[in-house]
Amino acid sequence: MKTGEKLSLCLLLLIAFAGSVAAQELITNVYGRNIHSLNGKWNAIIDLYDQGQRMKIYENRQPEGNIDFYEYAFEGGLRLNVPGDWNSQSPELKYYEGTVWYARHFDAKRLADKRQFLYFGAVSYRCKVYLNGKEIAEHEGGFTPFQVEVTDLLKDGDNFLAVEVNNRRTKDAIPAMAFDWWNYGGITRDVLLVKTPRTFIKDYFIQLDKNTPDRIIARVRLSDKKAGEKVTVAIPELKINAELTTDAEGKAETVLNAKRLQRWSPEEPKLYGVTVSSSADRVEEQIGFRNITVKGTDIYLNGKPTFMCCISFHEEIPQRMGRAFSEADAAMLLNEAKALGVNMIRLAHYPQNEYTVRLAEKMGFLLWQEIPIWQGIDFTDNDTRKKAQRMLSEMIKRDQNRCAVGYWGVANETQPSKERNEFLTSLLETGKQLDTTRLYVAAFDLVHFNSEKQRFVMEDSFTSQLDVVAINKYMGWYHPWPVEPKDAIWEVVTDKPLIISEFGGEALYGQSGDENVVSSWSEEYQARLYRDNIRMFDNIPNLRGVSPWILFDFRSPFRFHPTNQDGWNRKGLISDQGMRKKAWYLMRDYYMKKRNNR
Ligand code: GCB
Repeated sequence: MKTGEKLSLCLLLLIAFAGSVAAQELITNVYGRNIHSLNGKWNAIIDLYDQGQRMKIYENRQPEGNIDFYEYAFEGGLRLNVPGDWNSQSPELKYYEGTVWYARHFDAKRLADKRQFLYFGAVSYRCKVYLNGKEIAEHEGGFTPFQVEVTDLLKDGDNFLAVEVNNRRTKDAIPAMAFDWWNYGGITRDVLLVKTPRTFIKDYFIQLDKNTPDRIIARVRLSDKKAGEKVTVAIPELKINAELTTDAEGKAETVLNAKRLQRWSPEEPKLYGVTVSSSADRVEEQIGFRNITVKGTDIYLNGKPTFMCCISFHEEIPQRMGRAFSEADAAMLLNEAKALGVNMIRLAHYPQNEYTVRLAEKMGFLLWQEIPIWQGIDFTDNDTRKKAQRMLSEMIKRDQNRCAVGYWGVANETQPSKERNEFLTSLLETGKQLDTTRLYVAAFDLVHFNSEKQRFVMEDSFTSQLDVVAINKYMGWYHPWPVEPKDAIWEVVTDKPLIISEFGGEALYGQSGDENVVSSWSEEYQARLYRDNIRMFDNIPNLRGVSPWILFDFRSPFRFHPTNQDGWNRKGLISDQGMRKKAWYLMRDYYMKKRNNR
């Protein structure tokens, strides 16, 4: 390249960067830092025609003198709770898909010896953040966190924060145009002001080596590329106190020998107090250690072949008809999972809030976390692919130290094509660059009955890249039985562990009817369907887990049946009012037997 060309390229890059405000790499364990909550009532303006930008309402101007006026004000209008979706907070926002502006004031102090960050747990779906009238960040993706440094942007005293939030569905989004859950919009998770020392512990990964029961990998990275800094990783209960020295990148890595380590398991979810410290910083958290591996068609948890008794739920409190966002919400969802007797939860179909993940770990649930690559994704679009890679990275980085997470899910019900394969392969590559200690999984729905072979089969070459293959199959609901359940034999990806990641059917709680008639929407039919599927499970030689769809009835805009559905997907084992259906008891008994190896 000639010098002139080089210069113009540099200029182009400079312009590109000056115009963009990329979200910054996440700080590990935000909740373990010095944080100040910005949750609460925020002022809001509904901007149906997207005019707020043009009017620069983020500047929050107040009229001066007699001839000055503005056609907006944040004060004195709509107030919305943060965290929270907007749909459940005002009747006119129930179906709203568009822009809502959120704004609030907060007091801050510029601090010479500290750095400060604004952290958003999740904003659904895309947003721009403005501080004191200036755009400082943007983010796309409704289920992963982001942060922006504001050290030099804060003012002493009053600061004005505005967030332009938009949840319009688009073809290039993830998820895309149609998905079977409610498109909640808003600032749906915590907003925090985080203070750190000038040079702080930005990132750490402390997990058990995948294949050994007593070697802990510890990787730490400082916020600055400072060589020769001392960093300590201490686990007092294990008598570990390791001093590491950073390299020129500000990184340090070691393997810790953990004799007499009690591994985390669903039965005994043991966690250890871990402290990571440097000369200026100190972060504490509870971390657990476990091995999860695959050999042949078995999934080994801590070296023991384990059957995954699993359940899914959406991040939704059905009784409130809104997104779950608090520790109390997490407790409600997880207590019901506990009562069902599961050892694993698939957090469907997107990364759920950190309260749920942390409490699940304490309560002893293995977790499958996934990004919302849910049908209908545009696999030909390069930008969509980059988005998916970023979402996956954000999910992994947030929860990399949660030993409860045993699986990273990369897709749900995708159709084979060259573009799909390349897209998903790139996701696996991204994931494995960050974490090789978890299993990689995806759910497929292409299993069909081959009448010549008299077997259920599936051809999808992408399955060869996964550790565990998951199948969503609605026998007795979307698919009539081609043979009796006792004769429904499977020959699907026979060399790998298989999890039935979805099965089930709908029933309206309290509706009784003929157990042979699917259109009765009765608890009896749903229970029968469960009995039949459970019978079929015995015919899947490589079956290593099952997960009914789903724990609770959930809201879905395209469930049109006026009396049986009324905007709800009724496949829950528990109704929207929290009542257990007949199938719940069947599944509880099945899991009790499975977990007692009977
Ligand atoms: C599926 C999807 C899930 C739906 C479910 C259903 O296969 O993965 O998101 O809610 O079917 O009820 O149709």
